[in-house]
Amino acid sequence: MSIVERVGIDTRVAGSTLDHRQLGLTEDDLLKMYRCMVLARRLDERSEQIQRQGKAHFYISCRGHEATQVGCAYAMEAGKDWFLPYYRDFGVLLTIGVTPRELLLALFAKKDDPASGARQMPAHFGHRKLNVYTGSSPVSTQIPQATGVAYAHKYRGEDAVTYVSFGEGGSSKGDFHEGLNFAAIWKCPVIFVCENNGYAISVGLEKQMAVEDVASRAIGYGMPGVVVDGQDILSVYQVMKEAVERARRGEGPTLIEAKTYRIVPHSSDDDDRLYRTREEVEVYRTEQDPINRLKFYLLGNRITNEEHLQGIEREVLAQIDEAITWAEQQPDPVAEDAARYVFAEE
Ligand SMILES: Cc1ncc(C[n+]2csc(CCOP(=O)(O)OP(=O)(O)O)c2C)c(N)n1
Ligand SMILES: [Mg+2]
Repeated sequence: MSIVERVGIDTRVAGSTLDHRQLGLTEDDLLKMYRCMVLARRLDERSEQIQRQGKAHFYISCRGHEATQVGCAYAMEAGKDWFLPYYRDFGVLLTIGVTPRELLLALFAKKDDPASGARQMPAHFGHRKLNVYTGSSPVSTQIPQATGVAYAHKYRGEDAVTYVSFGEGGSSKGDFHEGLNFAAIWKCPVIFVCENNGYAISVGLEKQMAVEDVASRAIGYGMPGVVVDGQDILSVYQVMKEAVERARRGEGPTLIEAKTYRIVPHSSDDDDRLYRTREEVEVYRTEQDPINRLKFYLLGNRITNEEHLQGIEREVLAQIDEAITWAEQQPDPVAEDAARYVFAEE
């Protein structure tokens, strides 16, 4: 039994159950969303190759989560709103304007990496100009931090909404409880997005929680909880947009649970054959692949044609190749600077 609102999740059709025009989206918006998803996917694949070539020490993937990430970010206002993404959120960062060059500087651990000047591991995002907070490795620490950020905006009377994401495994931590409880009491303008991909590394959902939906916990805090089909970008955009508008009106936080799937192992150090079947993964590589779902919608509604979409692919790959060549040639950090930003300087 579920006590939360459910959007799109019980049907999971090819394409979408929604009509983009009713969400206020233009055909141009849809093509921009498609491009962001393809950019995240291809940059993700290339980043994994770079790690396998021994040029980066670690990689963690967004593959399969693109509709959730791009749909959420598209409903936010880049430059004005604030972001505490978790390690899979390539799609969020690229949609708000972080460039492939910048993400690659972090992957190659280059001196000018805007996240941390190469002090953090890859996927520990941060971007001062675009209001992206730096993240920590212990999962879910970003949740109470996001509540604090949103509280500060409210306290100062600033019009800004905060996005924070985490996995369903991360929602088992105390940080989740503290962050959501405080945010609900103070009606902080923050959106909690759980990217539920069914696994916390090798630990399946049933070993992680005794409820069906993470979002059902929202009622225990006093905020709306929504379960959404995380493979359908239109459904994600719809629920996120409503949550953002609610937060801007001063009505407080929302917990969104996007049911999604990661189609590759947890990280470059994982072998997923040990805990899930190839048949299960295959569904999300084909009809439930979020990029295929949007493609089906675009072609089915005659918004564009195959040739145009292939053109987007080519253009994205050219941008990524250029960014890789550029980033690899950038200077490495110097040893003398290693302790900078650890101690206060004159
Ligand atoms: C406090 C803490 N415990 C363990 C880890 C190791 N760890 C990193 S990611 C992860 C799984 C998290 O799963 P989930 O929250 O579902 O996110 P997903 O990776 O599936 O997107 C674990 C256990 C950690 N980083 N922090
Ligand atoms: Mg998970």
